[in-house]
Amino acid sequence: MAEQLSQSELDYPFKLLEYFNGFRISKIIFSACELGVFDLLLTSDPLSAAQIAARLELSADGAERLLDALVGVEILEVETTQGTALYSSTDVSNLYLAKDSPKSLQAMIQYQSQTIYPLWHHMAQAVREGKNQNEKAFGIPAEQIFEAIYRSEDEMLKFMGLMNSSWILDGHDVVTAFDLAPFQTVVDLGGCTGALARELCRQYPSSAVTVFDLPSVTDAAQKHFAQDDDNITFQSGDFFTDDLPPADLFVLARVVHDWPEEKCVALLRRVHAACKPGGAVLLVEALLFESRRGPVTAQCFSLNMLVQTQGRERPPSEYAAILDRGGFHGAQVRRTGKCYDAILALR
Ligand code: SAM
Ligand code: ASE
Repeated sequence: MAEQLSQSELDYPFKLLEYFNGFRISKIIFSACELGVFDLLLTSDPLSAAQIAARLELSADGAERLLDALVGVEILEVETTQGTALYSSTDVSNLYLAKDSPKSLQAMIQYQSQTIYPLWHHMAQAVREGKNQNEKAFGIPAEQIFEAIYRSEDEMLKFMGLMNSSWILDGHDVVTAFDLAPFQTVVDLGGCTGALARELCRQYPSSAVTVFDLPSVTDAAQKHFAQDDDNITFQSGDFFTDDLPPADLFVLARVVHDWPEEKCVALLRRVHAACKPGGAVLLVEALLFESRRGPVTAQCFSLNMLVQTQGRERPPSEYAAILDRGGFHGAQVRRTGKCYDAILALR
């Protein structure tokens, strides 16, 4: 079978050509989001390209080509009656691509399109140099990764939107990967908007959850991302230098992957010192396979960490080694099958 597949790929490189098209397909979806196509179709009957163009102030020709491509990738549907093509939304576009859906991935799309897409322009150079391109792209030293990511209020809010939207998809699986009920006090270190903390509160209502992050981030989180039923607390500080609040459980979601190993070990030692007896640390990351054969999503994320941060994605064995150096033991791994997985280690 494998031979047959590679044989047909040799006859004609279908898969390769599809990969070449990857960036175009991304931009088709991102552009349609930006233009409001999915929001319009969420609430309307099927519309012609001319009607959509008129409502969104687009060229009729451009709209028609974009809509057809969205049908081609099965994100929209089309029916032709009496010579007129009428486009309509799908369940997937309504649920994930329309702005006002509770599961909207609009913020993820906006950040990928406006920030990550231009950064990936520098990928070859990042690979040559083995470091992020923040100096070249924004004039900010490569070590100051959050100064670069938060280079303006607008960029900070967009990044926070991206962080927030991951947990719409993976939050439940991540917080239920282990039974965290025994942990009464929880600190989500580098907890950003509080989205994962909120998911923790929902799942473990008797636990008290504190989100610890940089002052500008906790300010923006409370101002822009707060929800009515919030029972999370925010505390601001620098996790590398300021005192950490004591807790039974420290959650570090997508924090370790931002930093080189030595910084991770130093951070985990500080976490270990603040962690109560009987406590633990939960790492939430996109885990690589030990075999190096995937998952492709995590491998792409690792390259993203190269262009944007000082970190990388890692397989469980590397996290276990870092945890061990940080003073934690007995690391257990749960793969969720989605983007983000969980590792629990004991104090
Ligand atoms: N845990 C969140 C999540 O997974 O959605 C956010 C992950 S984000 C990649 C890393 C977080 O670490 C950001 O919210 C950032 O502001 C925070 N952070 C970076 N450096 C920090 C520091 N020195 N002290 C406290 N928080 C920091
Ligand atoms: C970080 C996570 C991310 C730092 C920078 C980041 C992500 C994008 N930029 O800790 C999220 C996951 N990766 C992608 C490509 O979406």
